[in-house]
Amino acid sequence: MLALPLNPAWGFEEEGYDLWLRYRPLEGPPREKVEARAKAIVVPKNPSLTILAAVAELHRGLSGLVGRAPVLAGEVEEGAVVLATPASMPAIKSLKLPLAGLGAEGYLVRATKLDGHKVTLIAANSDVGLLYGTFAWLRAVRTGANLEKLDEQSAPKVHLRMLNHWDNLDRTVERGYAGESIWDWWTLPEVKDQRYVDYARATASLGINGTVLNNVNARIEIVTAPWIAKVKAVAEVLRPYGIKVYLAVRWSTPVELGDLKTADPLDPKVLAWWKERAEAIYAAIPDFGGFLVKANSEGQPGPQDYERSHADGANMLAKALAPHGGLVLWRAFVYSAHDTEDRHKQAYTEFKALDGKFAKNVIVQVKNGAIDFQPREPFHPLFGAVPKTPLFMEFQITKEYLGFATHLAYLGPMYEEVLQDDTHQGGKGTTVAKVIDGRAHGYKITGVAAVANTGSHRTWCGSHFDQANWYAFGRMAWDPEASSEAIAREWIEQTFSTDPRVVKAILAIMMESREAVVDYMTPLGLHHVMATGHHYGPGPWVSNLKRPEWNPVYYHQADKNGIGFDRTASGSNAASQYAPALAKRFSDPKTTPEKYLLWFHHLPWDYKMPSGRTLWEELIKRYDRGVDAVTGFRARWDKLKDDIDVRRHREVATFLAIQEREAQWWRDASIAYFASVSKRPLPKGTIPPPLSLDEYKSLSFPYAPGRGLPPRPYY
Ligand code: BDP
Repeated sequence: MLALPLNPAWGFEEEGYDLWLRYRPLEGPPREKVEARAKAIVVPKNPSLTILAAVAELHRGLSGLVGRAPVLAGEVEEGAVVLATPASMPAIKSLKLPLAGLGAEGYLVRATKLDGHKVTLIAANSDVGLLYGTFAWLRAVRTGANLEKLDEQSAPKVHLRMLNHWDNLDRTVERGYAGESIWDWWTLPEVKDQRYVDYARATASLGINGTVLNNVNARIEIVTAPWIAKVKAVAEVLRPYGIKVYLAVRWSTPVELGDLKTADPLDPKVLAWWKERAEAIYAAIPDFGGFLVKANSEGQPGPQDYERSHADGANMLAKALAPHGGLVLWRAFVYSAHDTEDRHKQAYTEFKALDGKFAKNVIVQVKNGAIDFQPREPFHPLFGAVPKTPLFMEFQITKEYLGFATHLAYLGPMYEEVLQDDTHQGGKGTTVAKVIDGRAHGYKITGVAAVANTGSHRTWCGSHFDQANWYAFGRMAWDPEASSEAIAREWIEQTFSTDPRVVKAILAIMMESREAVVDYMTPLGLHHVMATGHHYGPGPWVSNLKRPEWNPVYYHQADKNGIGFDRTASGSNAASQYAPALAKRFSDPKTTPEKYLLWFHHLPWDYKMPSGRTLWEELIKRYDRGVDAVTGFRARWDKLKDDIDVRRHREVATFLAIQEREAQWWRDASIAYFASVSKRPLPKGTIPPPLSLDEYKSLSFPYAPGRGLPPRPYY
């Protein structure tokens, strides 16, 4: 006989598709309170598609939560949810709501009285504000807010909050670990998959308002007529949700399509060609957002092929888009194939010199750190250093360097660490967040972008916990000063459980998780020591690749005397690219935060750490600490067995087992390698790696996921 489920939530298998928009039945008093507050919905007359999206979400949400979809009422009535703008319902003006400060996208959600009836008023200046307010109300319901006293208002602190999909036209995803791309280009434009709507719902629920559909390593076809038709179809699904589409374009497109002999940005024919393309795109997609460009980076073509600058290139495209209100998002992730300068320094050198030279509709998009989405990096020195150039932040949600989808690493604290760091540019307190949201330099256009982690896996992200990273990014894009802990809490409450004991246990794991990855992969400021190509697993020994900066040995510089990259004046002097106060701090190992020690310094193995241990001992301690943390996560997760539906619990547990095994591998292989170069014995009590260094080196993973379209000329 089959055992009966003991937990009511076990009645059905949860696969994770619903993300944080998981409207499971409420019971008891919480349910009654919601029912009393959601008897009917009142919406503006002649509702737009955006309003209909809000209504659909309320229907879906309440059908799930209380088992009954509210009726659409013509008039305000007791217990209604009222969606109103001052234009749609002039009566709300008498409430003197603080709508003026909420801009075009902000919202207010308030329990109040209208015409003598108790209602929940969702008010905004625009329909998209009402949609955001609707999601906020549903969030409040599911996180147990007091609905009788609800009074929440919020407006985004940055204008553009964007996802960048590194999705290829053949549906592979570069650095994607969640299956094929969600965009099924092959069946577009005819088939508008339901997943596009669900993507739009999830994305809009976070306030994300832009999405780049294709890989920054772009293909030329994307701007041709058949593909524009496909993009148009996606744009039509996303538009009601307030999401604009953007495309990544390849610099040499006019030449490669055979239309022109040159892509020189100063050649008028090149501008004319892009103008014509822009017109074709805008004819199909009137609210098209613009182009994202990776140029002269990792083998991609760009204006420098014609001895023109990044500004020449960006400004030419900007001219083509300007008549339509389009933007050029020009990436600062550049390092040259010929320059032997520390890769850390190259983007700064290039773009600092161009400050003030970009057209008004150009934004430079800068990765959070100067190397490449490592588990930990100090913030990119460009932040705060180019007051005349609007900068967008580029984070990575997909975990290219953090164990792919199988490692649990909540990235909220990583985003927060960068955003809250003080650039010291123009005085103390100029945090990266203030640069990004425009307060520091008065940028006219502000934005935050991130490389998405979505795919067609049923969890969307390849794992249940990676959903939290999408969520955290969106919430922090809306408010770069938000607390990653508060965000994790509300995510857990919507995704797993509102039981305070369960929330506390999961929250603790999440908040410790990224630090654990740093410990077992890249402790004390080490970076880019992953195996090359796929970046899966350790590869600190790799030294045979064509370009020096593709090799991990370039980054850790370990030999028998010591370890670390000297970025002080005696080395590459990258530290000097930071504001003087920071440059000074980073120039002395004693004042450099321990987490960045080997990022900035090459130190002897016997260097005395604040703990009293030598650097060699400390390094090993950190590797061990990382593995122990994951062992702990497993045990703690196991204890939640009765609190979480069977399938999701089991899937997370399985991934944690993989993570533990791989953390151990990272620790063992790294120790084996560093012991071989340092020629040091393992400190007393250290468990020796079970395999020889050669055995670790011999592991190869030709089929590791996420490498996208072949061939890949870079690492
Ligand atoms: C690196 C990735 C590579 C990307 C590149 C980029 O390994 O796949 O194309 O960044 O951001 O992190 O352009």
